[in-house]
Amino acid sequence: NQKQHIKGAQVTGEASLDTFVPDSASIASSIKYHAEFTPSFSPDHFELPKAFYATAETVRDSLIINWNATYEYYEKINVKQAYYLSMEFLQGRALLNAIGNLELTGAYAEALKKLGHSLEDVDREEPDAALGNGGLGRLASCFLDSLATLNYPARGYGLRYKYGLFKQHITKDGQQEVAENWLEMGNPWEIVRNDVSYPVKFYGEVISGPEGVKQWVGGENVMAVAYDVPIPGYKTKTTVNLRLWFTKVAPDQFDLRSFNAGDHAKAYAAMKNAEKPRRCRGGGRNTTTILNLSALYHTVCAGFQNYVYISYMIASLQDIIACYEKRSGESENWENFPDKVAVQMNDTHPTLCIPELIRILMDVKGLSWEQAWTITQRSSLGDISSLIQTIIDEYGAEDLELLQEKLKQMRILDNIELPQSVAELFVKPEKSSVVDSTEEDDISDEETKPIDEEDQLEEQDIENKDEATPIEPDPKLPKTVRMANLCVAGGYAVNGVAEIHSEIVKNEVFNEFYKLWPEKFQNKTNGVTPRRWIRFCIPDLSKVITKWTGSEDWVVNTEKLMILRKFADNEDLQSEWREAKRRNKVKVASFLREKIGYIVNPDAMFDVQVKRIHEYMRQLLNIMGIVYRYKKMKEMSHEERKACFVPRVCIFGGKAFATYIQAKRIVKFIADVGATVNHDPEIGDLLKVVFVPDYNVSVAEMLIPGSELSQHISTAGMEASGTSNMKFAMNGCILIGTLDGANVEIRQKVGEDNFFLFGAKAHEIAGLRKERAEGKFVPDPRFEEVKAYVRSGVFGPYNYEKLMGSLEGNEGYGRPDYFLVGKDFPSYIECQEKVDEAYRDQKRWTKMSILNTAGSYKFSSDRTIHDYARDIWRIDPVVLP
Ligand code: NBG
Repeated sequence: NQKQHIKGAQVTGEASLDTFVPDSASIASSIKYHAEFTPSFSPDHFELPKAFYATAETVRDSLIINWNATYEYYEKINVKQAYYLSMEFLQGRALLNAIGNLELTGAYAEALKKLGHSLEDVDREEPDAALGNGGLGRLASCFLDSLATLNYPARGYGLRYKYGLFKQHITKDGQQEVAENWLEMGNPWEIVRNDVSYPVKFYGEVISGPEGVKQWVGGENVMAVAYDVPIPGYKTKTTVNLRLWFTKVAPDQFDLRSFNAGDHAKAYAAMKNAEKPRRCRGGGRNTTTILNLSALYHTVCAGFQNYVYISYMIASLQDIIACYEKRSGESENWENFPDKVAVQMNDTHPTLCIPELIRILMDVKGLSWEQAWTITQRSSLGDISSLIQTIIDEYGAEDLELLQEKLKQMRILDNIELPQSVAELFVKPEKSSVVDSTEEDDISDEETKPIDEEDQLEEQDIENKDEATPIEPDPKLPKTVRMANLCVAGGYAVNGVAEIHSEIVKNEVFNEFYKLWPEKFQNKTNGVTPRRWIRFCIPDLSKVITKWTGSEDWVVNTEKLMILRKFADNEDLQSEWREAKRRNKVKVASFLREKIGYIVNPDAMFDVQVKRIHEYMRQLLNIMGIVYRYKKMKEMSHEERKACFVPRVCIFGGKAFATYIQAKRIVKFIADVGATVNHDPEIGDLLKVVFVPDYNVSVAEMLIPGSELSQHISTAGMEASGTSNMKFAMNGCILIGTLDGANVEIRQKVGEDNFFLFGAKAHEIAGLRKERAEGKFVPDPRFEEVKAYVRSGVFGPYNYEKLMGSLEGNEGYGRPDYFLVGKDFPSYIECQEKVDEAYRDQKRWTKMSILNTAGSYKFSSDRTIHDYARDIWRIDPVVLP
């Protein structure tokens, strides 16, 4: 009896499940129960992988109790809820976070010890849930943690990708991708909801039914099935539901009559179509690769080719409506819908839910166009969380036709009445050459790609050109839905994700719309959860913070971190701080030794740049700076070198999209520089360059606490916000960066003296690019020196011309040094000299470090979520009784 079992031996009589707090004995007995009854594991051995799965199942039992209580209560009091729609949730591991939030870490550690394992070992068995690429997905996950912790009535909606973001190997050829089969052993956190599934229709036709209500008949049905993942809040019972959709063949798609008549081919034909949603659109070599995150992502950006993506939005919307209708008496009263429902879209990917809501309200519920449009506008909104994606990845030219054909949405889209100038922006003939990068995008176990194949080089060149010169729309081409524009028109609020980004959104990207509806535009600066990103990832430093701020309150009220400012010069705090940081550096050093066999000195400065590899993030600037440093070292005597440079371990990590060839060249370049520098006996401990393979959430949880300097050096105006900059600052790292994204606000909060600033400002960029393109730019001699050094072959025989050439605008590059690496290089290396100087004075450095943690108080996702709840969603916290 499962319920009995969860209660454990101590619970007797009428004690209810909600009040039961397990101890280590009942936890151990529950783990043993799951070890025995969870299928697919041998019953005899309690080895590590099994220990993880049995432990996770035990934790899940506790979560389910709270999760049921949460939604039962919301329904009972019929409270307004926020629905957070995101294509990505980059959850990482869940175990330590969940037991930490439940305040059961000690009890679990003890229980596992009794069973012969350490909690750390068990934790390491959990595969990362990498249902996202980077910042956008991780933001969504931080938001779930804050929503639950702050007791906001909310739900998350996403996709249950069968394969997570690829695993990255670094070989002599650079990055190699391998499929990430994260569900191989099953996902212990999810609950399959066979009782929650919705049909999603494709094709067919729309006919008029009685009383003007339209009916959509014929076509193909796909079923979207819900998989629920409970997300616990910190020190609260509130447990938020993350609902992930998975598609399966609808029962009516199987032609039983043909099957019985022996015509198996015919019987399966319809099924084949319906199964498409589980596959990535092919082209290229991998037509049959099952749903794979990175491929899907590109597919989404390139067009409505993917059924899954469509099903996800439509199923979420149907689910939201079903929940609304379930609340008694509301079904007839659609006017109240916006008082009970707020839909938040993370970036523009889920925009299709806008016409879908309109369609349901008009065609199924019989409302007029005006009513449907008003209700939709009042309950949905867009969170333009990514400037880059918004500008570059508009939907392709064939999309509207496909959409029209598949979903019968065009009728709705044509109906949206807007002033002429905006209507043109909204649905209009589109540029002809949207790059479809899905061709090469799928990855399979067998298939990894060397980066120098000619066809791929060509593809990259196309990509470059596309970003460089927007092509004028050709009126003869079919119409395209521009998702971002639909999102702004259809929603009641739009926000950027950092102050500078929100200004760019208003004044540049959506200026036409801003002039029309200034009241829609807001800013909500991103944040990260202080639970995962301080309390659990750096327990040693957390203890120091608790001691000096007087309580653990800071974990939910980060403003308390400001108390540290008073003690920043205190020698006791300083030495405790240094010790705690050093212990984490030692952890990083042993990770590097175990993972890649590099021995690094934990007393050197740990200088880290970890994020997606992208030209705008300028890992190239970082590595060019390192090459400069190396060259200078080589020109000096041993004594001079030691006097001039602080020993550094330069750590890189991050994945490049499989088809983003220029980014992969950068990875290769970094690895090559490392191979040369790290084996140079003259240099020794003074400089090490390490590329950490397969950067993901759990690697970040180890690496960020052990970092001292962190690099956020994007071309100004291109990083919407950045969120790892916040995590680093929280962990007492000092940032070197440009005035871009959230760097601007971090610098204000930690103080200008505690932030290493360099580089051109956002408002200068357009002028500088123009100057560069006109050949008026005079490069710094030190930059020329570095390029020549790379070309001389010091780092091996690889052809770096495509990299060096891109910095010069040689033939084949439409945009000479578009990311302005050459322009910012001198100020960057001069700033790095200041970093060395500051590091030499450890007292000064420690003070800067403390002031970074203190000033990071603003960047808690709790603050962001409170802001959304108050200004946009208009929901209040509900504490469960
Ligand atoms: C990213 C931006 C970051 C921003 C996060 C979260 C994507 C597609 N976009 O600057 O590049 O911090 O979104 O808003 O990951």
